Amino acid sequence: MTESQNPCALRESADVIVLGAGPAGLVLGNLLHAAGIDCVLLERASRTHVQTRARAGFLAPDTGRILDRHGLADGLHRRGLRHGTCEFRTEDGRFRLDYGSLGQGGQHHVYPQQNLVTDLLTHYLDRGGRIRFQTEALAVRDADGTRPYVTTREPDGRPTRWSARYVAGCDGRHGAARRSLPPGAVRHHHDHGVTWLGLLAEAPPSLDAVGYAVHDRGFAGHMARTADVTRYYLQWQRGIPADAWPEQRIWDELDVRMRAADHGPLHRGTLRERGIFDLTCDVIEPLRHGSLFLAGDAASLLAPAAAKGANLAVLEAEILAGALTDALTRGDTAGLDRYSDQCLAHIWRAQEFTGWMTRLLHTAPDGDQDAGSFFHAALRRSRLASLRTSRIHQEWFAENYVGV
Ligand code: FAS
Repeated sequence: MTESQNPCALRESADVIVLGAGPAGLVLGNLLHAAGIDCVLLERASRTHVQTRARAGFLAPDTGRILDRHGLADGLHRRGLRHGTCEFRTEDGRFRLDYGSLGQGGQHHVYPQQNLVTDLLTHYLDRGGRIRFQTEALAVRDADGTRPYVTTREPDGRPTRWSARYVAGCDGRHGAARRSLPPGAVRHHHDHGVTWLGLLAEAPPSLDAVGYAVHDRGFAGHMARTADVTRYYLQWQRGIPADAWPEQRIWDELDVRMRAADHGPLHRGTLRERGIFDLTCDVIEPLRHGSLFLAGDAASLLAPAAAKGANLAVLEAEILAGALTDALTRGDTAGLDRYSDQCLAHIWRAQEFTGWMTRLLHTAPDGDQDAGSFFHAALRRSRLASLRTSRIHQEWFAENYVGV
């Protein structure tokens, strides 16, 4: 007996079912709820897990404007830090790019994703929004019809069936929405061939800028998260486990690649988190399958090299919320019809810049000896030199670095 035939499955419904309570699902849920749309969020993890999972930290000006537009930016303004400078450290010395004062760009907000998610969740629940934690979506069915449903497993293991007019898949790259796509859906995948060891250090930032170190031993990155916590990245050999090196060796390697001998020591502290991130990316096309819409990482995954993922998730959620509200309150489906093309344009632009940043910052991808050749190293050096000296190149960088 399939789960859809399971007579004892509980039956629930809403006008819109939102899968996932990350930045995409929570922005969408808040906007739909504020518009009076009957929606429910189904989230596999517990509330505590959702509110403490550390990921993004750099929120673009557009994201700030979207959150402001919908009254969701209090925490960001009260506790976020403004950020507008990158520091590149290379064999030719270091240079700083004050991208916040270039082009139309503007400055980032440094605001840990878990704080943003907590703000969005609190705002949603305080206004009576519906959410089910520890409720795993298993599959989306009948998305090609006007009454799709989602089969789920409740915290106690009981099967439930949620039916709706629309389903929004905001459950990330491994979620039920992606698993339920029809054969016609295309997944464009690309592996940049680079892996990062991501670190969260209980130490104050060592630079008042985003630090990008380009070194023959591999890339190293420095990103503030709060006054006491800093995120570091090390280009890492794929397949080596995150705990292969003791803390001392990691800090020594960060010092070498960040050229601490020339530019001053890094503030050391306990490495509270380590994670392995393969810099791969993908895009699902189209983003609409009948009554099922994808947003956030469920729609496209970006390598974190240009800090775009969470920002795109918020933008897509706002676009989808407007389109769903028009369809459900006025029967106007024009926004839903153009949703996929509209968001794919933003996604491919973000993928393009992320690819450019990945090529700028990294030595040879694993196993690609040719890419490690003098030729590629010379190209990278020339790109950096152009970024250091060309005002037009700096303006282009600023616009794409903060734009989504
Ligand atoms: P999320 O993955 O955040 O949320 C999806 C939710 O769906 C999760 O809560 C999950 O539990 C739930 N879920 C999954 N399957 C489910 C199922 N079957 N049923 C119910 N629920 C389910 N982006 C930036 O813009 N700036 C950065 O600085 C940045 N840094 C990053 C650093 C790291 C280490 C990583 C991993 C990513 C980073 N990103 C960054 C990208 C990241 O922030 C994502 O793009 C962002 O979390 C995407 O948000 P959502 O699409 O909402 O997906």
